[in-house]
Amino acid sequence: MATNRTFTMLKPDAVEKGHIGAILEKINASGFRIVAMKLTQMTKADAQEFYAIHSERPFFGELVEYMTRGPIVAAILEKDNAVEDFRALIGATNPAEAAEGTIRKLYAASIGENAVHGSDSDENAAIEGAFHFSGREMF
Ligand code: IDP
Ligand code: MG
Repeated sequence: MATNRTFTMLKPDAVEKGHIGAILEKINASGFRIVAMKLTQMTKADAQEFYAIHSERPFFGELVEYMTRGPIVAAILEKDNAVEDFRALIGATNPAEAAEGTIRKLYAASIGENAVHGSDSDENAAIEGAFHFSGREMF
């Protein structure tokens, strides 16, 4: 995957609250092109694998429960400097620390239920995108 791509999930809380449209609007308005997108639901095994780097953290069980409790919107996004620019658009992990106007400031409830995922490196963007999408689903 090209390094001008990132991977995102609109997490179960954002979908439950009806924020899919508003968040996608912000993503488009910020200059990202949607390369791949679907509504899907992760199994426990999926979430444990996706978040394996956090498996020793005290919140891991809570994170897996949260991420599997309902559907998510998974998407691959393209833009120059996609990973860094998307992390700026979503804001800090803890919405209390997120900048004004960021997606987490607007839509996240807490550090755990924080509305949206964004890859933290080009390498992880490629791994995470390939976790959710086959080549035929990328445009
Ligand atoms: P990030 O999503 O901003 O990259 P990470 O530190 O990679 O943040 O954590 C992954 C996800 O785990 C967070 O988005 C959040 O849903 C959850 N999480 C992180 N820290 C905590 C915590 O202290 N309590 C509960 N959940 C957390
Ligand atoms: Mg992270």
